Amino acid sequence: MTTEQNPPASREGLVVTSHGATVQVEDESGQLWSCDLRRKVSKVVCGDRVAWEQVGEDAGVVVERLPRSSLLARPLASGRTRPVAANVSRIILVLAPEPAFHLRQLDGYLAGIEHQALNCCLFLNKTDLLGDSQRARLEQQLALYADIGYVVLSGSAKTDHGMDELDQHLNGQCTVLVGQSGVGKSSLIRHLAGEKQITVGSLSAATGLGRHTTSATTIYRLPCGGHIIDSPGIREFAAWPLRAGELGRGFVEFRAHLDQCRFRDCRHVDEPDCALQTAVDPGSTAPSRLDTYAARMAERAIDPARRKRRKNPAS
Ligand SMILES: Nc1nc2c(ncn2[C@@H]2O[C@H](COP(=O)(O)OP(=O)(O)O)[C@@H](O)[C@H]2O)c(=O)[nH]1
Ligand SMILES: [Mg+2]
Ligand SMILES: [Zn+2]
Repeated sequence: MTTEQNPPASREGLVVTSHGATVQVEDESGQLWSCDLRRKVSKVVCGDRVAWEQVGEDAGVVVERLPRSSLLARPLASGRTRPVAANVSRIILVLAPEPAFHLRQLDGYLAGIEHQALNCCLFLNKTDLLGDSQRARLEQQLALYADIGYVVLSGSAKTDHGMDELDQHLNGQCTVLVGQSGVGKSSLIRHLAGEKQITVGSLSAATGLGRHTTSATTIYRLPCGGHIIDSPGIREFAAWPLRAGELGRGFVEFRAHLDQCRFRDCRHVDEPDCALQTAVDPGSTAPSRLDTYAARMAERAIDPARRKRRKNPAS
């Protein structure tokens, strides 16, 4: 017979926000716990599932990070990447008539998302602001993206229009909203998750941790089943520093052509018998997408920092 005390039982939880060595963990009942990390536990991020033990009234300690199904990262100016959220299964790229989007920027976002092999939908928000002619123009621009296989949705966080359909695409998923500042990501989340959820996420303001004004990446539980993540730091997605070979693969409709060129190391810019350039003519590839691709290739050629990084690849 042993007189040793049983170690405290560890429980499973979800990391709601991470502040380095301290994280907020949500337990099965939805209660939030401020937890320190055991020294051997490597960095955890929003969306991580962890094993943790209670050590105080509302405090705990994370003893293990559970395996991840995915890790969303963002590029830093140094060429390195920083993890943003774990276990993300879907990205919603939010666009709006105001602030306006540029196709190049949209294509840049998509290339970064494809590079991370994440499933992506497009959502045009603020449709309440659209007049007939602007609506027709935007629908025409976005039809291209539906043609190449993206789900394209639209609606308004302000009027509620389109929210049910958006909900269906979030059901059972862990979604991150990505897009320029001001397009309505936080408004959509408030709408979808409900004020109560947002209040729960910001409860920790009392302890100085996590504010829902998107100062830290925060995950919210959705009534439809599923989670949604609000992150301030993924604007840089549009400028993901992809290597030449990776960039082409970030354009989903290019993939079938990339190995068909005369030269094996074709950059698909001005080489003879380039299958991708040829494919533009019959209309199977949009010139605007090829323009984005060519512009990104040209940027690569003049970016000395990147050239230096290639010689000296960051970890
Ligand atoms: N008219 C209109 N305004 C919206 C809509 N969604 C958000 N906004 C406004 O757009 C601004 C930016 O929204 P916010 O959610 O903070 O954008 P974020 O920076 O992407 O998180 C705020 O003033 C919102 O009230 C919408 O569907 N229609
Ligand atoms: Mg926001
Ligand atoms: Zn080519």
